[in-house]
Amino acid sequence: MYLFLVLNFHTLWMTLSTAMQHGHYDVCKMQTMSDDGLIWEYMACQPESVDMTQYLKVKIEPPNSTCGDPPEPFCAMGNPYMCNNECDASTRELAHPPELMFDFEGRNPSTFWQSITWKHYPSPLQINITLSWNKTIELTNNIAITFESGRPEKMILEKSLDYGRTWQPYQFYAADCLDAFRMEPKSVKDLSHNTVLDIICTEEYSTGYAAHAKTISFEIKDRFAIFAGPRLHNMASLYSQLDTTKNLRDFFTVTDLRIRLLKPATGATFVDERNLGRYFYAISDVKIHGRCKCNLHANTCNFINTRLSCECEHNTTGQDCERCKKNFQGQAWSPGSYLTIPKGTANICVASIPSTVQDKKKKQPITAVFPKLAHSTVPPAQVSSHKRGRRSSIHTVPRSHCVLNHHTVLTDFISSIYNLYHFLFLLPKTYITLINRAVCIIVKMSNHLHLDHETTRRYFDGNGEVSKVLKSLHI
Ligand SMILES: *[C@@H]1O[C@H](CO)[C@@H](O)[C@H](O)[C@H]1NC(C)=O
Ligand SMILES: *[C@@H]1O[C@H](CO)[C@@H](O)[C@H](O)[C@H]1NC(C)=O
Ligand SMILES: *[C@@H]1O[C@H](CO)[C@@H](O)[C@H](O)[C@H]1NC(C)=O
Ligand SMILES: *[C@@H]1O[C@H](CO)[C@@H](O)[C@H](O)[C@H]1NC(C)=O
Ligand SMILES: [Ca+2]
Repeated sequence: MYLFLVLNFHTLWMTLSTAMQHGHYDVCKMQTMSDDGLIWEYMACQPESVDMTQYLKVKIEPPNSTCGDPPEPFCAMGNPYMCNNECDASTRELAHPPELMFDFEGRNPSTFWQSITWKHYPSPLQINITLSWNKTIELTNNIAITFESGRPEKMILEKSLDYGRTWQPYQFYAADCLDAFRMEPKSVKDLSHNTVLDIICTEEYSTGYAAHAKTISFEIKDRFAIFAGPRLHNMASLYSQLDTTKNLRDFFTVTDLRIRLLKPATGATFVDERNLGRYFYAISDVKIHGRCKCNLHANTCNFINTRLSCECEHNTTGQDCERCKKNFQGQAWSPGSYLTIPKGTANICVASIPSTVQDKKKKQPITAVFPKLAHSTVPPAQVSSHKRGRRSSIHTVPRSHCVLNHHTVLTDFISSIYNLYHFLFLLPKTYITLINRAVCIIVKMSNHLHLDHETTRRYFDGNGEVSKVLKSLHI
C-alpha cells in the first residue's frame, strides 16, 4: 500500500511538472469512463510554447544593407578610433549574414548580423528586418533583441497579422521619444487593464539609459502580468481575459514582425562626420517565443517543407484549424475556449449527417490518448478487463476535499489530477480518496512552507530512493 501511494505521488509529480512546464490545455482529448463505458472527452488544447526563431524567414531591406559586399572597414564599438576591422561577405570569418541573429549564442565571441556603415550620412541609415512565419503565431514571452553595436537611437517594432500586407506599430524605442516620434515616453509598468493595448514609446532601452546594456525588449510578460499577477501565478485570470477579449488575444498574435532600425547608436549628441565607419547596426541575437495559433483545436504544430501547420483535432482542418472538416459541418465552426478552467471547451465540429460518424468510428488504442504520460499508463489489455468491473462514472469521484486559499495551486492540482484520471480509474475509489487527501497535505505543507515545486519534490523523494525503487520496477 505504501509503495503504491508513493508510486502515485511520483506519477503525480511528473504530471505536475509537465503541467507546470507546458501550461494547461496540452491535451485535446482523453478517454474516460462513464455509465455508457469508455467515451472520448474533448478539451480545448494548444501547442506548447517554443523558440519561434527556428521557423522564420528573414528579409533585410533595402537588400544591399548587410555589410561586406563590397568589403568594408568599420570601427570597433569599444574604441571608435580603431577602424581596421573588416566586414567581407565572401569570407566566412569576416561575414555577418542575417542567420547569425538566430544561431545558438553560447559561444564567445558572439556571432552577429551587421549592417553597412553610415557612410551616406546625413541621409538616414534606415533598415527593415522582416521576420515572417507564414503562419499565425501567439507570442508567449518577451521579445529580446541583442545589439552588439550599441542600441539604436530610434527604432520601431512593427507587427503584421495578415502575412505582411498591412503593418501596425508594436512599440517605439528612442533615446528621446518626444523628439523622435512626438510621443510621451512611457514604460510598460505604467500600463493597466484599460491601457494594456496602448502602443507606447519607451526610452528604457536606449543608448543613454544604461551604457552597457545591449538588449531591447518587447515586454509580453509584463503585459500578461497585468492580468495574471506579477509572477504570472494566476494564469487562469489571463486565460479568461484572452477568451473574452478578442482585441487582447489579437494583440499577442502575429504572422510577421518587423524591426525598423531608424537611427544607429551615436553615443553622443552629434555625429562624428570624419569617422562614419563607427556607425552601424549589429544584432547578435533575437529571442521570440510563441506557439502556433490553432484556435485551441490542436496541441501539435508541424514544420514540414518549411511550413508551419497545426495538426488539427476535433474534426477541424486548415493551417490554423480555422474551419470544420468536410462532412463535419453540422454546426458553424467556432474556436475552442479557455473557459471553463482548467480544461476549457473544445467546441468540436459535428458531423453533417450523424450516421456517417457511427460508420466511420474507429477504436483507438488507449496509450495514444495521452502521449505525455505514455510511460506510466497501464497496458490496454488491463484497461479493458477493469472497465467492466467499474460501474460508477469517473466524474463521480470526489475531486479533492481540501480547501485551499491559494486558487492557482488548486487549479494546477486539479488539472494534474484530471490528467491522472485515465490512470486512476483503474483503482478502487478508496485509494483515490486517499491519494487526493495525501495530495492535499502536500499542497498545504508546501504552501505553508513557501516551498517551490522542486524543493517539495526533493522533500518527498529525499535522496532519490523512490526513483531507485521505480527504476528497479522498470516504471
Ligand atoms: C520599412 O517598412 C515600412 C513599413 O513597415 C515602410 O514604410 C518603409 O518604407 C520600409 N523601409 C525600407 C527601407 O524598406
Ligand atoms: C542599395 O541599392 C539601392 C537601389 O537598389 C540604391 O539606391 C542604394 O544607394 C544602395 N545602397 C547602398 C548603401 O549601396
Ligand atoms: C505560405 O503558406 C501558403 C499556404 O498556407 C503557401 O501557399 C504559400 O506559398 C506560402 N508562402 C510562402 C512565401 O512561403
Ligand atoms: C471526428 O471524426 C472521426 C471520424 O472521421 C471520429 O472518429 C471522431 O470521433 C470525430 N470527432 C472528433 C471530435 O474527433
Ligand atoms: Ca548570434
